[in-house]
Amino acid sequence: MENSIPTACPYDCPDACPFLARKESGGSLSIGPNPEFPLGGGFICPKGARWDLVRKHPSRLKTPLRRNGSSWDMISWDEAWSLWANKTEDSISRWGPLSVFFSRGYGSLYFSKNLLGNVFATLGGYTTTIGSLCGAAGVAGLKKTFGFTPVMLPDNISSHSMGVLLWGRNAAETNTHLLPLIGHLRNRGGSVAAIEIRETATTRIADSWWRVRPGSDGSLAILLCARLLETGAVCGSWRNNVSNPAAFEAMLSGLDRSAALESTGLKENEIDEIALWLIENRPVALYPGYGIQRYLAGSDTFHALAALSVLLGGLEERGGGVIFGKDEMTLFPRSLLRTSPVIRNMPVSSWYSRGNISPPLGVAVFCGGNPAKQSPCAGAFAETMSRIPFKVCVDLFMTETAHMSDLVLPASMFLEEGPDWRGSWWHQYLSRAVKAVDPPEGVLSDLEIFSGLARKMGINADLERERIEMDRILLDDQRIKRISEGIYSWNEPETWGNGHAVARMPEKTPEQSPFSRGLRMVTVHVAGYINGQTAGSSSENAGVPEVVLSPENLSALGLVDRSRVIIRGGSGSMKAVVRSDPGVGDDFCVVRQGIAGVNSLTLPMASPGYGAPFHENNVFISAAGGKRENA
Ligand SMILES: Nc1nc2c(c(=O)[nH]1)N[C@H]1C(S)=C(S)[C@@H](COP(=O)(O)OP(=O)(O)OC[C@H]3O[C@@H](n4cnc5c(=O)[nH]c(N)nc54)[C@H](O)[C@@H]3O)O[C@H]1N2
Ligand SMILES: Nc1nc2c(c(=O)[nH]1)N[C@H]1C(S)=C(S)[C@@H](COP(=O)(O)OP(=O)(O)OC[C@H]3O[C@@H](n4cnc5c(=O)[nH]c(N)nc54)[C@H](O)[C@@H]3O)O[C@H]1N2
Ligand SMILES: [Mo]
Repeated sequence: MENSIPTACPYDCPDACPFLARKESGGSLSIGPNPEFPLGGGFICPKGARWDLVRKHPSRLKTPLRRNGSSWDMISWDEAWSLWANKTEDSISRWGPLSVFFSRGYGSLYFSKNLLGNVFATLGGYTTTIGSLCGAAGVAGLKKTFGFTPVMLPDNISSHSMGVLLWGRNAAETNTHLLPLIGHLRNRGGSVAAIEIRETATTRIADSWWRVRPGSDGSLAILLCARLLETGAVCGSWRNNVSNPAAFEAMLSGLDRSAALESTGLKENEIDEIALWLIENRPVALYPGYGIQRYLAGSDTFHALAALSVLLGGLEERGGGVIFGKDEMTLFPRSLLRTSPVIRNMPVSSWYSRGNISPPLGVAVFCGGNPAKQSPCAGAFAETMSRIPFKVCVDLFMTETAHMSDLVLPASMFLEEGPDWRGSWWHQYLSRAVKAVDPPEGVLSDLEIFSGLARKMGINADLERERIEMDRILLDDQRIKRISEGIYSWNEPETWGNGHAVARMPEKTPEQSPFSRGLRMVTVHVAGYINGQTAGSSSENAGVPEVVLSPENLSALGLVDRSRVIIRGGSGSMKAVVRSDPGVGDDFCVVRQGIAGVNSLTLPMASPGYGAPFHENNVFISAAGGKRENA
């Protein structure tokens, strides 16, 4: 298309859509799908189409800001870099390089963001986070099975799977480019099922769905393994692909079935129904979501899902397997990363709840993330922030994290910089984006901002030059094939379906979550916006959030639909309006993630694999102004 500029959505979303941006009169950009994207289906979602509103949003930061008591002074870039460099030098001379903390979020998944750490590596070391707020627990469970993160590509679903089991994955809201692939599978006579704790947009498009209790999916998967083995409905040669078949079978024969069944809330005949669905729809793609691994036992759950898929022949048959997050940065040229003599890693979801650390943090730098809103236990985060002498936040907006900082720096966005690349944690396509428009005056790219610090500190780190080098390496990479302007693909090796991988099966029954009684809060992602980024969406100023409960739980609390309540938990409380929903199971409530206040109710814990078990919490709901009613 003439005048179309190839770019791509930066969001931490599996679809990772290539876009075409076109300049309109009056300086606007229209953003639409790139029709050459094989998984594009000719559409982009509303939050992608909204990017030009975000770009021109009146609240965008335009100038560096320095805290002055409770207000902010506008300062020049030179003053900002001098202040930041002086504070960093002071901190290093007092406490050493590990007193400098660098934290990156998931705001933009462009490859160039990987270069930012080079500045800190050159300082001789730094402290950073390990794990993720997102899928680390699930990935850890899959790694327990294979020793690495296994890959199954979505093309497999449209071409080979006969069943897709959306296991706690709300794809109709969070992965909408899966829907055309499901259409292809259905045209071949295939079937779609879901396992959920509540009715969702996804259960409504499934041919069948079953409701489980929160946190019980590992037990369900193990029960299904036992059922399939005893009916003989397993792939005949599964033992050939497994390193420990005897220990796995011994675990299954020692399983306390009635306890496991009770934990799931399902009936015996429902286990049979699910087992039958799996048998009848082979090859089955198990398609787990992020919600089912936000528990302390999240990695065990994924180990059990992988085992179930092995029994179903997932390692041998195309179209079978577990499809979950993979590394979207696999093709980022590692040669560009500078190493550092020492790095101190702290768990991303709990570093701020550990009390004093030594050496202490003297300077903390946040870029492309909003942990004050998106990390569990906002109260503990705020408290720790108040004890760090100097905090810098680099963002497009004055976020909750920026508000807690001493220096706030305005970053440009993907449309205003480039060339840059991104991959996907779902598919094998890459996008190469070029700059579409100039940033607002006074706004710099993340790379320019961090290079400016390096310059002031006398360090040699020109990250914009490294970006150009990265682009050259990728354009020359023989593994990467050009599909059309801006869209590339690579022949990403798959783990499932080709008979090569060897799995280590679970030898223990999955742990049950310690919070199985009381009112648990489950937070969910929604179609309207992504993660904490609500700018320009209808949720931006949406007022009092909703907490959704089953009608039984609602009346047990003595509340009526739409009444105003206070939810207490973790380190704080939140005002909300209750809504009764018969689609929600018992003994938990559902709140949207990404709204202000919700993470004051969650707890700062790390699950095995350094995941964030957001759903391990108990909350107390009471009528606003009234006393606690379900303590
Ligand atoms: N529109 C939009 N798209 C997004 C995002 C977004 O915020 N908005 N976020 C992106 C990111 S970063 C991520 S990580 C993904 C998340 O994508 P998803 O995994 O689809 O989203 P979640 O809401 O985390 O969890 C999915 C479902 O898990 C269910 N669930 C919770 N606990 C359990 C359980 O114990 N068992 C079962 N069976 N189900 C359970 C919840 O009810 C929820 O519907 O989406 C990505 N895409
Ligand atoms: N309770 C609860 N909490 C959750 C979740 C949940 O399910 N429940 N989900 C978790 C999940 S899955 C995730 S992935 C995390 C995400 O949490 P975060 O990592 O905080 O990610 P975002 O909220 O997407 O974006 C962070 C910031 O990046 C900024 N940004 C965007 N592009 C750029 C850029 O190019 N440069 C700079 N400097 N800034 C940019 C945005 O303005 C935004 O303020 O949240 C987690 N938090
Ligand atoms: Mo995520």
